Amino acid sequence: MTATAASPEVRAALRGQQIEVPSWAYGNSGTRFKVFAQPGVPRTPEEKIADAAQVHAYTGIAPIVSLHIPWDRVEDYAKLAAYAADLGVRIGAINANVFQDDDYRLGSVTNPDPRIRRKALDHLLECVDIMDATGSRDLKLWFSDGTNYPGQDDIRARQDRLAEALAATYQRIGEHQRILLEYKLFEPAFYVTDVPDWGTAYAHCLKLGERAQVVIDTGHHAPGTNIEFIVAFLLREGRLGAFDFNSRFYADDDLMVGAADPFQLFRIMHEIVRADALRVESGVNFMLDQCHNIEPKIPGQIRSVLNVQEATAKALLVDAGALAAAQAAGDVLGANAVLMDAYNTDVRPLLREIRAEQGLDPDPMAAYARSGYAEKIATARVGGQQAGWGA
Ligand code: LRH
Ligand code: MN
Ligand code: MN
Repeated sequence: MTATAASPEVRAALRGQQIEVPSWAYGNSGTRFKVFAQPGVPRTPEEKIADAAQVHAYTGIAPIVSLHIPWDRVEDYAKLAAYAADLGVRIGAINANVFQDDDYRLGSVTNPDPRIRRKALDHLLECVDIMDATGSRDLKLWFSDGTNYPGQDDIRARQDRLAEALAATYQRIGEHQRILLEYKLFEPAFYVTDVPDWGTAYAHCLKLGERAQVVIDTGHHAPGTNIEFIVAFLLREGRLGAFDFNSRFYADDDLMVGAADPFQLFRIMHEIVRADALRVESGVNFMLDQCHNIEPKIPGQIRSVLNVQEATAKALLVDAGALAAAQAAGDVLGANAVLMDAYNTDVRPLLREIRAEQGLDPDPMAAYARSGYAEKIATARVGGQQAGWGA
């Protein structure tokens, strides 16, 4: 297969792809052992958005930035949205944060203390106010809630409290807004996690209504989990709201997407393409959720966007007719070969061609490196902010 001979449909699909980048990828980050300071990191939400705009400027497919509240707290969110628009990007998902307060030691919305539950819910509602101001569609909810020891709290009562907070939040969102509910196998809770898997998230979303959807953070599963099955299942049910893309080797590593297992990323994008869910109108939001602890951040984000784009191009090159015929004939090896042919195609020449057609530099990494932006921010910004966690 030669990728450069790709059909106009494939080219149009690649041109229309949109990836959302996280504001927190641009701040200093690390592990609980050490946060490494890098030169030129943003000091304000505005500077994070400016860095995100660079990623879009060189890739042409990353026009949206997620915010995390309170990490990106500002006085005037409408003004922040206007600032983003001036730089050619827009504000996407608002990520709530109910995991960094002493009050949440025993949980946020599942806490046994009603006062603390109320405080957590008030934060979720405040995030909806922010969405109204920024024009955001998605409220992304991840709860660190859970217990560390058997007997510590009642598992079912915690589910009841979770359902109550979700229902109150769902009531508050507007007709064009959505709740994206994110699950994670474990951490920081080690015994019970209140939303540990897609099944739990899905069950809560079903109860809430159509505007509640599941987020798949690719780093949030047990090793060996077949994530593309989860993608296919949720797409079929119309409940796949979004991805938090990243790579993992061990736990929730938050490394660059496509770095650990590019084949898995291809298999995921194959399910997306098969379900015609790449289009923006499908409602699936392709977000990154990553930290660049030791590598430079803006190039780390550009590389990640390109990794998703390459996996997408390969998925678009799968010969759907040949695959369906092989599957119908029970041709196990033939069907597998159709998929592998696409995966083994070098799509980089095609993507370079498409970028050139759009007036972009064919090599975004090199173009950014040449631009002088890294040197400029290293001189201009002193005392950059920590991304928000991992002190
Ligand atoms: C939790 C998580 C969630 C948070 C983000 C910073 O591990 O994936 O999406 O909001 O990390
Ligand atoms: Mn996440
Ligand atoms: Mn995570």
